[in-house]
Amino acid sequence: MKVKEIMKNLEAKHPGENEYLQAVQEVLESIEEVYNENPKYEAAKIVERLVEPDRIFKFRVVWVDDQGNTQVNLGYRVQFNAALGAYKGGLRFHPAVNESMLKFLGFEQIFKNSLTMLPLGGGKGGADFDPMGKSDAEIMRFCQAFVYELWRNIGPDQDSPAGDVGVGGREIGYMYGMYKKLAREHSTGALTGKSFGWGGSLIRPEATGFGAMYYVERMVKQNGDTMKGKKIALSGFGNVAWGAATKALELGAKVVAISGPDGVCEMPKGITKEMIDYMLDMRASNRNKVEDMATKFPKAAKFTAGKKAWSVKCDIACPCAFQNELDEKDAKELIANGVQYVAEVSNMGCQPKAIAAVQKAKVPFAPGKAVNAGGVATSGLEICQNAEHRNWTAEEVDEKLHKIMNDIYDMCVKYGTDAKGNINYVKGANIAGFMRVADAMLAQGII
Ligand code: 2IT
Repeated sequence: MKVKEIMKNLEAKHPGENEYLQAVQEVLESIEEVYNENPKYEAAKIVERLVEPDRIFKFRVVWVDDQGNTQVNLGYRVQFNAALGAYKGGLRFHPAVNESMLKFLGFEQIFKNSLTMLPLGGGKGGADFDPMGKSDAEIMRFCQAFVYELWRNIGPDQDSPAGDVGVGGREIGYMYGMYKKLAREHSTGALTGKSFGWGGSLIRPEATGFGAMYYVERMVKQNGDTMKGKKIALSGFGNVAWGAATKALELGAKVVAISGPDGVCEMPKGITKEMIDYMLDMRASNRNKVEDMATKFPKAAKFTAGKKAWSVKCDIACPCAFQNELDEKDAKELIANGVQYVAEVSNMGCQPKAIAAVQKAKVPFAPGKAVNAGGVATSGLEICQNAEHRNWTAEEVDEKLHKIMNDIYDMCVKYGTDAKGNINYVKGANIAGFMRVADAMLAQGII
């Protein structure tokens, strides 16, 4: 395999799908060596097969808003790769959603799900629907219309969506309700991120953030250090940042920044439990303004409009919001301010030039597909509980999540350490994730 050639062909076939091409390029560069050492991969055209989704559903979603106007959106489900199990991955509702974004997310999901060592294939979906400012009734009607179109193509042994940006417990509830009505069966594993009480798993809401902090804790330990007193900058204030802040506080670290599309909230003394709880209200309000934290806690939080979390001096930087949210300039600012670790919690949160700058400065950098895998891993645990018709305790789930994150960390180190003992977490995650999928594809024949 020659990465340049494959990329040239892909660019010709999928012009302008920049996020997707970026995600593929990063993986191919990491695995090139391993791939070329195994002629069986080349013979079975593993890479050529892996970069194209099994199929993409694209459909019109029609619904009626509160004023009685008909609204039309585009919905998608990308079923990318099923070598390891039924398709699994979130749904994103955001006005910028398009095929490129969902293909990048679906592609990443294949390797992330592989790293969890659970039987999960890779998929992703969503719609260009903007939840901002929508009423609860509008959200419900949209979710119902979305599932009306997709329900035949999901199910616990077929494809199991979950939440992502713009899709949380409320939306999953509305989608599951409609799914159940249409399918005429309680296939609870058809969607994950359900509420506890009707099939949801304890710790699933916290899992992405908790898992990320378990991973970061290992990175810090690798350097003979601890999380105590470490200053952490998080971007966003959604579900992922909330879970990360909760665990960071528990581990004795100090979250000194959160951010939103409107700017950054700096908290020199660190975020408190009360403030973390308030993040949930901020999200539920659908205002999407981080300034609300400073309005509510004027002594503890200072809001600066138009600035990112990366302008705040910190030891650990964790993008938790959206792809490509941390650019080269941000990376340079973080490095100048003495950042010690950068861990992506959002999917592909850092631009390639930002990653290169961080790695060049010898600051350990970990990729989203490893750091945020705790979310989908716990979705996998939710499916297990659904199949058993049982609920595990929070302790049981958390213990399993912690073990999965430790194992992912160990795999990244195993496959990412060079002869000099330097660890490249990106390479480690991509190689470990790829090998499991590639070997499964080889064993299952040319399909
Ligand atoms: O990006 C992700 O891994 C998710 N949005 C969670 C997917 C899932 O199926 O739990």
